[in-house]
Amino acid sequence: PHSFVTLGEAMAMFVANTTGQLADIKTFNRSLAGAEVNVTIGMARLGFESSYISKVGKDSFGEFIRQTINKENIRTDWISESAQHATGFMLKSNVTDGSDPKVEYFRRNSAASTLSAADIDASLFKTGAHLHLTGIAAAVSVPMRGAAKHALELAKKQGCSVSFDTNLRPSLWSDQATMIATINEFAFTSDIVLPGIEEGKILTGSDQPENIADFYLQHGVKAVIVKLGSDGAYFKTTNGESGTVTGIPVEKVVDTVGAGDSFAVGVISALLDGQTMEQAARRGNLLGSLTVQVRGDSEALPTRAHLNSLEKVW
Ligand code: KDG
Repeated sequence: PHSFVTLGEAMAMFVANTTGQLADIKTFNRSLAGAEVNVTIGMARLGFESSYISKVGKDSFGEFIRQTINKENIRTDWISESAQHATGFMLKSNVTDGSDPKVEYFRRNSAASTLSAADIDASLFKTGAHLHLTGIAAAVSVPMRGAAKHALELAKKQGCSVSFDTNLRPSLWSDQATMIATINEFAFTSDIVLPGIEEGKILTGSDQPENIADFYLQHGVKAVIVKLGSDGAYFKTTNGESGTVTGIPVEKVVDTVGAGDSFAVGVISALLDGQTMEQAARRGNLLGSLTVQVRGDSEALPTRAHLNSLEKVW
């Protein structure tokens, strides 16, 4: 079986219990956040041997992250601890209608931001493994960006497949031009790129899914899937496959944050299962549609048995 590797920053996430301004909220519900850790949880639930590389502080949030990861059957060997830096956390406002929640980060100089190339173990990248990276790891800090670059190089050297979710977080960048150049550099060296349509516009200058895909295909990427939200996804590959898979109707969109991570789980797991790009886009959609119906990022990610039953219907 293929193994899965990723790296990034995991945080404690406090979601407001009631709607309104974050400054007015008295009680929050704590869960786990971090795009890459969300994807790792999804892959582990589907039965892939999954490794998550990160760093936490010597504090209770760090302990919470370790415990959660452990419970999900993800190896914690690659999570190191910093005695000088705290684990990051974030606040998220309470939305009930699918609108963008307000997010506030408390992660500057966090333990994870000190993760560097020296923390990446080459033995993780065995032939047949898959590496997933996102634009957040590139944004968190210069050392973490170096860690991501090093992981990418090791993975490519071993012939591993690499996916990249552009995951733009403008608030973590000092300027937009650097963000675009850095994210595209990561994207160009990946096999599969997964931008959202709005991100694609920022990164390529075009608002047409096909043009966005072509931009990356012309720069050496093998496949692109552009996420279109409730309209589904557009895919195109260098093998000549292309098309749109329609969105999956949901009863009620609660909170869209985390849907992109679930989408990535669907795509990567399907490809590692030997499915086509179209089937991968379809599974991405399916898992994204589960996550938009809940407030948390990873709570809705299915087990293999649950996925099998859902795929009989969809
Ligand atoms: O993809 C969901 C993420 O936005 C969330 O989990 C927090 O990683 C996060 C970030 O940096 O925004």
